[in-house]
Amino acid sequence: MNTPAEPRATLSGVLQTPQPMETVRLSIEGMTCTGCVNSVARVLSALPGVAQADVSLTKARAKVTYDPAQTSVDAMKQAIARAGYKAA
Ligand SMILES: [Cu+2]
Repeated sequence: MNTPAEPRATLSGVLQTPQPMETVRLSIEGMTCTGCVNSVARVLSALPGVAQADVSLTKARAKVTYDPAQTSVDAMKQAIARAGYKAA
């Protein structure tokens, strides 16, 4: 009846492989040029768990693909606010 560590390691390995990524769209106020777009993209990409950040100046929006286990929409908004922009 002893449970060796091996099956657990296998199970966690299986669970880690397919990461359920989520995508969120944020409205961002205050971006006026490509430099702003790059700043927002950079702070979003720097967050742990963010796989992709597409920032559009004309749409004033960011589309972020992320791992919800590692980061949150709130964390993104805070990061954007720290960079000097407003996200909703
Ligand atoms: Cu700018």
